[in-house]
Amino acid sequence: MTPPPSNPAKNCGCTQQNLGDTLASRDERIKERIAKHPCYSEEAHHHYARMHVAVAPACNIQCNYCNRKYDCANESRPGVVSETLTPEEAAHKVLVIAGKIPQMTVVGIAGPGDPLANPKQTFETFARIAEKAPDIKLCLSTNGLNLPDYVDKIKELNIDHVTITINTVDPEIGARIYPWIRWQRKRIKGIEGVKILLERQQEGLQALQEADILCKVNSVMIPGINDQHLVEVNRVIRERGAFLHNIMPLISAPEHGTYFGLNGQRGPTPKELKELQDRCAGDMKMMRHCRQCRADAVGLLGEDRSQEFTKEKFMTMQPEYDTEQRRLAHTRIELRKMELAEQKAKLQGKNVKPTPKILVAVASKGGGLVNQHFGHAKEFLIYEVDGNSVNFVGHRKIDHYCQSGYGEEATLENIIQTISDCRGVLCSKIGSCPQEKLRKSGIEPFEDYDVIETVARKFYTQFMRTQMEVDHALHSN
Ligand code: CLF
Ligand code: SF4
Repeated sequence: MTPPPSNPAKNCGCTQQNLGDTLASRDERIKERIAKHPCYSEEAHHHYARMHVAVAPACNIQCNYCNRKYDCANESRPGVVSETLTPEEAAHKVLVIAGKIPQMTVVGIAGPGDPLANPKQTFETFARIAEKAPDIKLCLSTNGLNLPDYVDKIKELNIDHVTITINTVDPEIGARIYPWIRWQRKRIKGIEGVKILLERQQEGLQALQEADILCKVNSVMIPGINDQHLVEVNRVIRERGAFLHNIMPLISAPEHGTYFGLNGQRGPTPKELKELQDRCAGDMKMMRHCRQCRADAVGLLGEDRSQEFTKEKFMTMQPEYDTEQRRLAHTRIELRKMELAEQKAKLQGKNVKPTPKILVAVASKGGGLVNQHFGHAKEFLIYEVDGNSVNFVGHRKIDHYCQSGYGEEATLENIIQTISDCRGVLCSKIGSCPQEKLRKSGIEPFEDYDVIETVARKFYTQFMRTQMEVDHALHSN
């Protein structure tokens, strides 16, 4: 006779203490898995770089924010075209860049179409990289239609990070985003196709969770179509075990030639995006540092070095991949990260009372530092600061102010517009003319060269002191 199943709660030796230890060690393992991934870890994105190889030209669905001439808009800025590579060329490129940029720790395949609509090229590329550069993490981004068929293959190749773009869990809403899908050699239009896509996305997410593969979900925020609904998407993916949610703004312009661009569908403002990200935050990690990069992106997330490594250039370069050199570079980065963490811990506010929050814009070239001239910044990192904490909440792209060595009036006006809700701009240097104009718009320029949190805290203290003095002067008159 088969013995009755034992009661696991009684017999597995699991106590509260053991459970706590298990959860703590699971958290430690996850921390380790994401520590060098610039997209999965906000901290890592200051120090580590990623690169994409554009080996996947075909796609199996149509999104209304894509016109197929450009890279997949689920992981890239619209209007960008990458050179498609063969798996052999891609592996050569990875080895060249791994030698030249040792902080490059992740290779992603994110287009220019859908990687899993091109499974042969995608998996052959990953297999070649895994064989020749085993210290590099592999990452994949997909619309999810073919995902359930390939989870075993993904696991077998040790691809530990997968992104699915999920814009909705409601077929009615989906029908306003996806006009058709290609499924089992047929084009399926309208809601019938959308239902298949959404079911396959959820099935794929579940399968990744069961296979213990970290899954990030990207969602494109489309005002008036899925913006309110993304809170529900967030709830569903959280329940299904997604690790991270990246809500990205729709970027839509007529010149991109997309259905949305040509029909006047607007993207969200930075304020609308932040409000939605805050609503979804709860106990789920939200990614706020995505740069919607290209299918051949290279470098830290905030920089684009793809033009240094065009096919014409990298095919003439010899790979100088050296595991030992890379290990040493990573050790130096980890030591630096520890120093920064200690410095930040000392800065933890001791206030118990809530203090006013302000936003500041930071010019940084990376390394977690305020280390860039105002005129050279192509984007600002946005931090929310109060008396207790300094938190990264997003980034804003700008046209840099010093074009050909001179500041441009119209550009400065645009920059001021872009950061008009910030009370300070923190940078290593800034000229007197922009200083004056920023002040007139209520944005205080602040020069320093140090860890972002340290400078933000110094600025906050000075800002609050000035506010109190102004208040005091007003009340005594
Ligand atoms: Fe590339 Fe995507 Fe992997 Fe990152 S990007 S496949 S998870 S390695 Fe990162 Fe670029 Fe945003 Fe993507 S910033 S678009 S989230
Ligand atoms: Fe374009 Fe990507 Fe959508 Fe395919 S999945 S239609 S490539 S945005």
